[in-house]
Amino acid sequence: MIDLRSDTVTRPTAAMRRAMAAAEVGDDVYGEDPTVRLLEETAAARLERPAALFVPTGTMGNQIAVHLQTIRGSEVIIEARGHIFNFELGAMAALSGALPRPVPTEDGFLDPAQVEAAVHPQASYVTPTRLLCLENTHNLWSGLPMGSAHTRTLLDVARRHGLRVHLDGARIFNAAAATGESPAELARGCDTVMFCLSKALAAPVGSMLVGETDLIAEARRVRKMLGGGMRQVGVLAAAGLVALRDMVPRLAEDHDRAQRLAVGLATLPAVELDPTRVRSNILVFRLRPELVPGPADVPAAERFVGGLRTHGVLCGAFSATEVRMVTHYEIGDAEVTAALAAARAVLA
Ligand code: TLP
Repeated sequence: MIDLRSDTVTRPTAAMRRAMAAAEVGDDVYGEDPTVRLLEETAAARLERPAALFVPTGTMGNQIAVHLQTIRGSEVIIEARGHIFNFELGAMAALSGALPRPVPTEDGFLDPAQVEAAVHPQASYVTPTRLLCLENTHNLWSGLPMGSAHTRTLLDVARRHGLRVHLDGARIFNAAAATGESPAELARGCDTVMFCLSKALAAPVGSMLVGETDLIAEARRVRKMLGGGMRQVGVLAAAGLVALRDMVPRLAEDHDRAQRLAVGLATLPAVELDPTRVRSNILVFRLRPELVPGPADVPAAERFVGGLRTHGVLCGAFSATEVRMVTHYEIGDAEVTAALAAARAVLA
């Protein structure tokens, strides 16, 4: 199968498996796992921040950040298609008592005036706004990368209103490859940053939450409270270290292949896709339902996804008419060619 459902499907490389087998370990709840410590130091250094915490998932990293930077009954401003709002099972409400304030945009970029308008004035009778969440790259906006100049304009508004800022940088290394800026530049000024080792970087598990030393110490407490205190977890951290060493330099290849896929798909009349909007490893595109063969009572995206599956290609339906494909290190040029041939066959 050619699996374009997500870059999370990537399996650990041979080098990762070797590093995992050889990892020095200890009990990380006691702070005694040397490999975890090394990964945390390495992650903090990559983002030019003082501290980092290894967490099992991106969701946990994001939600610890939300928990520490909100109070019950406060609001979190987030772009309306943001992962923290749409794909984290209402965790900010369920676990932290926080309310999302989703802000719809035309192109995935929050603009400073929109953030300004979404902040509540400070008054004893108004819901307090506490946190701004950003996402880079922006998953549902076709993996849209955001340059640091734009982020700074949002940070300025947040600062003026005393908001904290969390960056969901699940794919910040993709954003770096797409913009030519370093992850540290892209994250500069944000109070907390989460990035994932288990997506395009192909580690089997793990994400990092990065920030100031005191906040990360608190994050360690919240991680334990959520059941995320792990023991000899150096076996996983070892894969994360290899991910940072080996996988970061190759991300541009995934972006090139996503571009090739986008250009090919855009030639199909049933596909509504502007390849210039595909800037990293994710393609989200719409289908013209009347041009997708199959039973009319099945949503077009499902008809297309089901058709591709019969040709050995997996991808995901994100709504009745939207489909997502993601490239990653297990997708080479031959897989792109085969996926395009399958799409042509399904939509013929
Ligand atoms: N994204 C997954 C799905 O949940 C959609 C994927 O296949 O892309 N932030 C962003 C921007 C993400 O894309 C994801 C996962 C997360 C956070 C959560 O990470 P995990 O799955 O490790 O909890």
